[in-house]
Amino acid sequence: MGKKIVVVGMGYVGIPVAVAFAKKGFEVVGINRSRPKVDMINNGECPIKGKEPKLQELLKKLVSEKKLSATQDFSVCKDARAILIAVQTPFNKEKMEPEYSPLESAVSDVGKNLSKGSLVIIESTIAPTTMDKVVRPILENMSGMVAGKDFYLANCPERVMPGRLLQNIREYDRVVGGINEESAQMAVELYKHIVEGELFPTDSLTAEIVKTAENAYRDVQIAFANEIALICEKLGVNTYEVRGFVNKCPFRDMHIPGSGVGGHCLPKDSWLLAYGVKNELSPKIIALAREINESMPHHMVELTEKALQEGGIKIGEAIISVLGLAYLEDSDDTRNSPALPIVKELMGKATKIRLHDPFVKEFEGLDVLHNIEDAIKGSDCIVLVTAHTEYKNLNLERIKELMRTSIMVDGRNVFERDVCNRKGFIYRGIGK
Ligand code: SAJ
Repeated sequence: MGKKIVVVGMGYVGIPVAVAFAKKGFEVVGINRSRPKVDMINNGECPIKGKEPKLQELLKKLVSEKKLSATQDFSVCKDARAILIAVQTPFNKEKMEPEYSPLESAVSDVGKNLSKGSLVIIESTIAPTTMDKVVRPILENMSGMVAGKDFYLANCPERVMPGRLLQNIREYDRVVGGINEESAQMAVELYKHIVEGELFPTDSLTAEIVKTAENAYRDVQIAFANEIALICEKLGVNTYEVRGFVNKCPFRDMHIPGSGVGGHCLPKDSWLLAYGVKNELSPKIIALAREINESMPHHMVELTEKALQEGGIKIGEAIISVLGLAYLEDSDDTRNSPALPIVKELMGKATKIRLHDPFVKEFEGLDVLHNIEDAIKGSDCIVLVTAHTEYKNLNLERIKELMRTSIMVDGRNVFERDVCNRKGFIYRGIGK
């Protein structure tokens, strides 16, 4: 097979993997539904705007060298050596099922344009059994060929992280699932060109479980930390101190309690894992962990109401400044951010809510302030949701001068309770 590689889905996963292969001399074509994104890439502009070292300059260089291009046309899949699919796979909590339409339509369009001997790889995170029950049948029906024989089929779950997209692809070990051994081997040979980490071949179902389990594992860990935080609040002990001492014990790794668990991975991957065994088994721990993590934003509002009460402020008359809308510190990514349920619940209760975030441009159609003093001036209460570096450097004296009432609700252990109390703040914090 030639050197042509097609990547379907020009997002957080597709763009860096397309750049990684193009950098190694492959002729890479990215497919995306939206024309504007295709045009941006062909103009050498990277659609991902967060801090991603080297990604923008590399993309521009590879496009100018004609090693990387983008299109909406699936016919480029013909005679491709490999076709990687990296489209989104959100989970619909109402229906309790994955939203697979982007995946199904991408797989179907690839199937219609599939050549004999090509290798199809799914990088998206999918529920266990999806390769066998969804991907393989569509590819075989649309191509009229047999998977594992006429073409090869594998799944290599992505392990990208905003801020380190290219680095993770290069450095992280990867699990490579194949619908048969030959498919897994073909995929390992391909990834060897861009992955310096170890490549572990296995079957597709195992790879599907590994990906969703590794994130469910983290979600359960965080839920445990949040439960310890709630216990410490009741007993009046600082959970971050408890965590420090617990982790002095070998084989302990208590995670960090906080205002909630956001992002494009953890909130959905546990549900994808559970979906893989629906009708057979209802996993308890991962479902309960989700429930605990999803309850933390409401707990932030409870802490806020208690703090305002202590300050003699009726929440219906309060002016509240919400600091931090992104789901992760120093990121502009607001996907599933805990800030959303917090802002929604507060909007129903307080007179005025001001939103601030140094990176987020727009948030649910609401005004976002980018000058911290504008956000704090005249307000009664700060609700700190995200630990952006800018907040860690705030001057408490200055804040006190600006506020009408000095109340601090700290969702990310940015401030110390006794320091805030000494400076005249009423202080509440997750886990304190
Ligand atoms: N969070 C906590 N406490 C913690 C860790 C995280 O409350 O101890 C919160 C964060 O504030 C955030 C959410 O959880 O709102 C998710 O944080 P994250 O650090 O897991 O960041 P993500 O969502 O970007 O997770 C990615 C995942 N990578 C992939 O799925 C490929 C995850 O598997 C990685 O473990 C994680 O990055 C990482 O290690 O940073």
